[in-house]
Amino acid sequence: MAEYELYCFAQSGNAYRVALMLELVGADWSPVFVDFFKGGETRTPKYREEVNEMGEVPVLRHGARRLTQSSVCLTYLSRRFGKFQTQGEDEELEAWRWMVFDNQKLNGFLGTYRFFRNFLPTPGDPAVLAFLRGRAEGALAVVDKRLGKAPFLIGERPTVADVSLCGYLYYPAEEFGFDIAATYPNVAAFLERMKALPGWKHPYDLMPGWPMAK
Ligand SMILES: N[C@@H](CCC(=O)N[C@@H](CS)C(=O)NCC(=O)O)C(=O)O
Repeated sequence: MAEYELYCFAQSGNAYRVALMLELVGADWSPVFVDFFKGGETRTPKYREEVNEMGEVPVLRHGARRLTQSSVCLTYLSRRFGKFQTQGEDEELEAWRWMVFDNQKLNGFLGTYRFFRNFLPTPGDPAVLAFLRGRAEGALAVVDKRLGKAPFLIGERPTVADVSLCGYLYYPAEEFGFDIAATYPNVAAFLERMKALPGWKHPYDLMPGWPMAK
């Protein structure tokens, strides 16, 4: 049994952050596939009782610990492995500021938009899609401006906040209907810098469930 287990599925950018971190720090880990789409597994009483009361992935298991919320999992791993850590209180608070913004405003809206656009049994309402895309693009513009000032969110080196930001940003442009890299040049350069880190992998090469079974 691997030292770490990650409950995840390939289409989840929230889980990707943690899977990517596990690879970047060189952890001994294995994925546990969660049948989110066909089986509705996260909505079952069993999942909520035994895996995560919040009914979400990712869930990171390490020994007796079961951690949820990707930013908490990232913080835990960065401490355990001494990598991607912030230095000092100011940096720590700054990283949390960006992770919360990202979870709520950037990848929060972008992931929901992508879900409505690609994975609903019937196409999402165009007005809802337009709202979600608008919110995600507003947040992308904020982050693009920030990344025009320094290579990474907190400065010269990557931290947990940067791994968090990767969430949905490597998924194919056709899933969004617009090209993030082409529209936000500083985000694009950031994604190339993250991609160059040893251990980087694409979400569809890292987590089970892609391509989706018919
Ligand atoms: N803030 C959470 C978000 C987790 C999340 O929304 N995960 C999705 C999959 S990408 C999920 O499990 N959703 C199930 C639901 O909301 O019912 C995190 O960063 O871990």
